[in-house]
Amino acid sequence: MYKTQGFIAVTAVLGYVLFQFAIRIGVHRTTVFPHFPGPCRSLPGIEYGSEDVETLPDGQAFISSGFKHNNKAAIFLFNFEQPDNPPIKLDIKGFPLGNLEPLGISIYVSDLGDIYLYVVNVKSPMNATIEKFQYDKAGLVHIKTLWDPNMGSINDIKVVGNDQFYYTNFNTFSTMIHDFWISNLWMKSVCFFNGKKSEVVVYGLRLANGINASPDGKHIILAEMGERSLNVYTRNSDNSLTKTDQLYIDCSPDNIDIDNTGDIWVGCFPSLTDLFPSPPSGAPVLKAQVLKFELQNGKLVNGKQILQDDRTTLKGSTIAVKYKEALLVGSHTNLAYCKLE
Ligand SMILES: [Ca+2]
Ligand SMILES: [Ca+2]
Repeated sequence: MYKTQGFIAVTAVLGYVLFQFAIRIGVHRTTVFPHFPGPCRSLPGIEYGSEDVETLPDGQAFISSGFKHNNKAAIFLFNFEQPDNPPIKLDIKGFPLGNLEPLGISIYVSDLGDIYLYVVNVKSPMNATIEKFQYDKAGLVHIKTLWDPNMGSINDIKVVGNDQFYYTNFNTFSTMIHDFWISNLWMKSVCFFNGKKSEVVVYGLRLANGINASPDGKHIILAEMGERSLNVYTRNSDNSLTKTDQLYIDCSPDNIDIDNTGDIWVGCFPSLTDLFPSPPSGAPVLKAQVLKFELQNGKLVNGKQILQDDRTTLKGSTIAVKYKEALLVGSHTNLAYCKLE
C-alpha cells in the first residue's frame, strides 16, 4: 500500500518536472511561420554573432560579438545613418582580446559627453566581470575591471550612472541544460552595483537575462528567461526594486532595448529545443521572434509581434534595436538589418 502510494507520488513529481521543463523550453512552439516587417538582410562581417546591441542617440550602434566562439571576441560599430556600410570592428587597447568573451553591454555618456561602454565578460563563465571601456574615434580603451562577490554568471547590465549599474546573474550551473532541468528552483538574481560594491535587489528568479531601464530611469525591465516572462520593477530611492508587472509571453526572452519613444523591443526565442543537445562547438542557431510593448504606469501594454523566422534569414533573436525606420536583430551567429515598412 505505502509502496504503491510512494510510486504514484514519485511518478507525479517526475511528470510535473518533465512537464515544466517541456513548457519552459517551448516544445509546443517548434513550428513558426516566418513574417517580417520589411526586407531583412544579414550584415557582412559579423560571422561570430551579435549577442547584444546598444545605440547612441545619433544612430551609432555598439555590438558585442564572439560569445560561444573561441577567441573571436570583438566589439563592432554600425551606423544606422549609413546602413550600406558594414559594421566595423573596433580596436581595443589595454585589454588582451584573448581574455575577453563579451555578452551583455551598456552605454554610459558622462555629463562632459565622454562615451563609456560597459561589457559583461564571460571568459570565465561562472565568474564573470564587468569591463569598462572608453570610446573615441580610434576605438575602445580599457579603463578598469569591476568585480564583486555577488557577480556570478552575469548575463546583462544596465548602467544608470558613473560605475553604477544593475546586472543579472543568469546561470546557477555551468550549462544551461542543468539550469532548465533544475529550473523549479528559483536561484538567480538582479544586483545593483553602487560604484564600490553590489547588493542583491531581486532574488528568486529563473534565468535572469536581459535588463534595461525606461528613458526616465524610473522603471527596470527584466527578461526572466526561465519563466518566459518580462518583469517590470519600480526603482526606489535606495535603488531597490519593487515589482509592478510580470507578463508571460510564451517565448524565452533574451535582451531588451528601449527606443527613444520609450517603446520596449524584446529579442525572444519561440523554442529552445535546438539547444538540446548543445552543439559540440560554436553557437546554437535558434528560431527568432521579436516583440514590442509600451510601458504605461509600470505595466507592459499593447504587445505586438514584429517578426518571426524559422532560421532562414534570422539565426535567432538575442536583441532587437530600433532606430528610425530600421531594426537590427542580433543572434549568436549573425546580425540582421530589417527595414520597417
Ligand atoms: Ca544590454
Ligand atoms: Ca542576454
